[in-house]
Amino acid sequence: MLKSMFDKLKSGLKKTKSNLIPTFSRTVDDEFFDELEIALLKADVGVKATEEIIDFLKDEAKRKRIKDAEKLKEYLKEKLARYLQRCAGKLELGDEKPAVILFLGINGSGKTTTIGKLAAQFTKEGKSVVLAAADTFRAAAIDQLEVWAERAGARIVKHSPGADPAAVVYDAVKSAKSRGDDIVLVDTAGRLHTKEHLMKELQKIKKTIQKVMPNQPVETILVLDGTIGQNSINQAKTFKEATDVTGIVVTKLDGTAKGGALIPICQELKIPIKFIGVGEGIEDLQPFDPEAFVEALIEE
Ligand SMILES: Nc1nc2c(ncn2[C@@H]2O[C@H](COP(=O)(O)OP(=O)(O)OP(=O)(O)O)[C@@H](O)[C@H]2O)c(=O)[nH]1
Ligand SMILES: [Mg+2]
Repeated sequence: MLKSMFDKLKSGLKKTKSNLIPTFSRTVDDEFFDELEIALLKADVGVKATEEIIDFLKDEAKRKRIKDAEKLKEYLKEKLARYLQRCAGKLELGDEKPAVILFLGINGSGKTTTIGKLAAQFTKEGKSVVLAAADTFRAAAIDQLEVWAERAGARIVKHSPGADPAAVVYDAVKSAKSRGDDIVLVDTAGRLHTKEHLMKELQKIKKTIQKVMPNQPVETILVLDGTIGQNSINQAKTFKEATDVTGIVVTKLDGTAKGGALIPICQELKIPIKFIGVGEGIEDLQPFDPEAFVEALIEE
């Protein structure tokens, strides 16, 4: 990872680190483990993983007669990295043009912002990007996506507010295919009504994509708000039951002390985390890199 990216990650994880780091400047005793346990729970690592981590560190400290808590940091890193390595994944964009990425998630989780950031990264790589304004529920949503399209140098396909989201997606994918564009990013509305309704709407959108691109996988990204930590797991389950979710983005990690929630999120949902958001700017969306994440979390 580039140094500038790593620095962003480090400053993005500042709040999560703030409880964790101070516990290490002392000797290893029962009180240390109690404090570390509380810090891990505050970081939203979850009860199960926290217990396992504490047991592991107690064992290591005993076996290797470690007295200085600072020396246990390496073991904590190793354990956290082992959890997170199982959680990382890369975008799967298929072999044809355009690749289609559908973004799901409740109100305000960060879908539109994530799309804007990703669009900018793709155009920077020289790819031609189309944004599909399939959040037709709010007029402002289309305007917001338009601002991002301009900033990122992407083309936008939009209909009037209230239009059928599937019709917008159809136009976007069809036009992208005929023009030879590389990627279509689909913004959807964040309303969470009943699971049945969600299921129907998403099925319709996916069918529409498959009508134009029958052999293309649809990368389906669920965007979760990092500031609510583990509480995002339940809403994620609703989406997971409604459609085949192929990846997760956790946003707003810069605004929370609950960055450890990546572990229970991944353990419970068993869906790869593909990106994390560590700020509001275009550059603040990073591919999820477990080693860098742990390093940024534990190092001062
Ligand atoms: N600090 C921080 N803010 C973020 C991040 N990602 C998104 N945001 C902010 O979160 C707010 C909501 O983001 P949107 O992208 O509009 O969320 P959305 O999911 O599209 O919301 P709806 O369209 O209402 O469903 C905005 O103010 C974003 O700037 C992040 O990684 N860090
Ligand atoms: Mg939006």
